[in-house]
Amino acid sequence: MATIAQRTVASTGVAAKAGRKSVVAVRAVAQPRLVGSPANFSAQQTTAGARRSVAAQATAAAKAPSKADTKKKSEYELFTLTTWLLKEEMKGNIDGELATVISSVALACKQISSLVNRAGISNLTGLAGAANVQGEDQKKLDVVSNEVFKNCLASCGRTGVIASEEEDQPVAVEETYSGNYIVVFDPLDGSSNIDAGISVGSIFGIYEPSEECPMDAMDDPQKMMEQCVMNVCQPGSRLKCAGYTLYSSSTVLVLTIGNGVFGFTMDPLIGEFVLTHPNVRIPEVGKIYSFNEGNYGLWDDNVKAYMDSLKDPNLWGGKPYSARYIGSLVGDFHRTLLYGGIYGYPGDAKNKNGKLRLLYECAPMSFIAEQAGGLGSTGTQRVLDVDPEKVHQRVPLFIGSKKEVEYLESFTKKQ
Ligand code: AHM
Ligand code: MG
Repeated sequence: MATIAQRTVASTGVAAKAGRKSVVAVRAVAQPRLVGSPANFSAQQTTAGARRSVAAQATAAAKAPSKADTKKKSEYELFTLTTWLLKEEMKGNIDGELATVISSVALACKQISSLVNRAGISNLTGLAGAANVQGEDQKKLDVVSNEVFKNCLASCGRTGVIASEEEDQPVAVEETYSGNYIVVFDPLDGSSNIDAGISVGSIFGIYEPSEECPMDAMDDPQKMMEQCVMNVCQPGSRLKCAGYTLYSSSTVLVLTIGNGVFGFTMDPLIGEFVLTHPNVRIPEVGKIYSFNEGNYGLWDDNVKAYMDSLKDPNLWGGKPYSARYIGSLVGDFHRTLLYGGIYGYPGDAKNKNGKLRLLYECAPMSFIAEQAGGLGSTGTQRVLDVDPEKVHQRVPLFIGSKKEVEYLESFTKKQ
């Protein structure tokens, strides 16, 4: 894809690949926001009694999401993603341009699903031989999936700028016809699992161009790049849409446009995403935690104390929490969304802000969590309120059932 960013790079003689280490696009001003105290956990409530009350609620976890919307008139009626998008457009919840962008993301995910399924056969396992801007070794499928996303988003003609985990810097899309939506994505999250055939996923978020920074065509490539960065570095609270696709025993696309969370399972026989999870609600409590405990010794005392408490049978009526960790955010989050519980990637002594990226991992997942009735927190702040300072910024992430995240915050918000 010929892009303005790439033309910029070519014209200044700085090859994107060679210049990876130099790319840290910093936003001019990033205002920290004030955060209120946790709603339901005063100091007193962090006692064992309060912990037991969370445990008691865990047994009364919310029931499966309502299926009312999927009522069929006929055995042969299909409610697909396309049908759903058309209905949302008719209701005025999205415009046709955003619907087109979402459709192009869905198309990219179908293509990636097929590539993931056939990776072992098509020689698509293993390393690509390069590192991304964050110094991580890229898998072949990381590179291919990034190309697939870029191509689909460019050809839909409604995307103005893209930012990807696998791109050094935001890329302006030349072929834009109208709409100018900003799409941030991690094309293949958890790709270290690929060669073992374990679940992976794609994550995406869609913004409108920032009002302070309209996407005008510009002759000055440097100004154009700054404009792209400004547009990409928006807080999650401004997301118009967020979603992920899980490539697992089935391929499931879950998304929100701000009026609840909807899940679509791909029917490989007709090649369509079919609505299977209308209006998903995350259970308010859930006794499953999903953390990489290998890092325990590097965590701060508050996170350690929290983790110790989950394992203390005396606090939970004799049955401590269960551990489940795939090491694939999309898979771990999808389970948390459906069964309840908490996923966490804290900061630690080596990496103060943890591992996960704000723009294309933490913010989209937090928008989904909130829309399903859950929470996404850095431990001290609502993730959606964090104003990004740079494109590949990392933040600690604690996400899942409302009461579970509040319980975690009752430790992490302590001085
Ligand atoms: P990636 O985007 O490079 O794949 O890294 C993100 C992944 C998440 O999917 C997962 O939750 C986490 O990294 C696992 O990290 P770790 O191996 O440190 O537990
Ligand atoms: Mg990732």
